Amino acid sequence: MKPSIILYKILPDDLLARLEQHFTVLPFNRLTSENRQDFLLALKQAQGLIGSGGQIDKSVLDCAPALKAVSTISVGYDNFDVQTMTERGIIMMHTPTVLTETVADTVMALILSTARRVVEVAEWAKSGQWKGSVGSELFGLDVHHKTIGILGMGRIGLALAQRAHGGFNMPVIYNDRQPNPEANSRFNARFCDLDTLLAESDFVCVSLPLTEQTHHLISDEQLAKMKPSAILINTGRGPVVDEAALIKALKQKRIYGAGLDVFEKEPLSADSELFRLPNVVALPHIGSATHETRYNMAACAVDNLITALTGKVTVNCVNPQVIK
Ligand code: 8YV
Repeated sequence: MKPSIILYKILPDDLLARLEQHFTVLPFNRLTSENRQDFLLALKQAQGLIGSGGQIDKSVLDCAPALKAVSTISVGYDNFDVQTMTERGIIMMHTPTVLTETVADTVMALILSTARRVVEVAEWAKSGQWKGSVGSELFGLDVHHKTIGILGMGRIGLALAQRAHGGFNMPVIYNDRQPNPEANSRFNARFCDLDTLLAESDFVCVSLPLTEQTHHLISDEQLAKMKPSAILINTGRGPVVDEAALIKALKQKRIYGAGLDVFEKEPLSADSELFRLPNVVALPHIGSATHETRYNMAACAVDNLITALTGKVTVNCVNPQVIK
C-alpha cells in the first residue's frame, strides 16, 4: 500500500501525477479555519505533508502520529515548529536556490519603483494630470552609484549584490552573522556592523529569515540611524521590521520611502496606512511569484517529499540531524 500524504496547495497536473505515483494523496486546496478539523483528522494517517501557507505548530504535529516528512513550497520555514519536528524525527524540507534569482529581481523592482516613484507617477498620469513635462515635485532619486546595504548575505543577498554591483555600479555593504568571502571577492562587498550599514546605505535591503534574533531587528532606534534620503526594502519576512515604527518614520519623513513585499500580518489589511502613504510601494508577497519560479518551487518540493519518504536526502533539508 502506498503511504498517505496530505497536499495543501493546488499543484499543476503533472506534479500532482508525480506525487500520485508514489503516494495516496489527500488534497486540501489550502488550509483554512473551515477545513481545519478535516485536516487534523486526515493527519492521523499521513506520513507526509506538502504545501505552503498555514501554521504547522505543535498542536498540529500532535495530531500527526505517523508523520515522517514535511515539504514546504517555500524557502522560509518560520511557520513550522522545526524544533518539535526534529525531536520527533520528522524531516523538514524546503526549496532554496530555485527562487533566488526571482526574489532578487523583486528587490530590484522595489528599489527602482520606490526611488523613481514609478507607481505614484504612473497613477498620476493615469488620472489625467499629465498636461506637460513633469516638474520637480515628481522627481525621484537616482539608483545607480548609490550605496546598497544588504542585511543577510545568503543566496538572495548574493544575487542582489550581483545585480547592484554589476548592473547599477552600486557600492555594496552588508551585515550578517559572519562575512561572506564570495560577496567580498565577486562584488567588492564590504562587511560592516548594523549601525554602519544603516548610517551609510541609500537602500537598506532586508533579506533575512524570521527568527527570535531577527524579530523587530529594525525598529525606532534603527530607523533613526538611516539617512532621511534612504529607502527601506523588505523582502525577507514582515516581522523583521517593526511596522508601527516604520509607519511613524515614513509619516514623519525621517526616511524617504519603503518598498515592502512582506508584512507583520499577511494579507495586509486594506485599512493599513502603508497602502495610503505615497512613499510606499506595498506588494502582496510576490517575491517568488512568477509562473516559472512557482512551478520550479512546487517541483522541487514534490521531489523533496518523494526523496524524504522513499530515498536518501542529501539537499534541501532544514534539520539534517534527523537523517543522521
Ligand atoms: C513564497 C516565500 O512565495 O519561499 C518563501 O519563503 O516567502 C515565498 O517565496 C511563499 O511562502 C508562498 O508560497
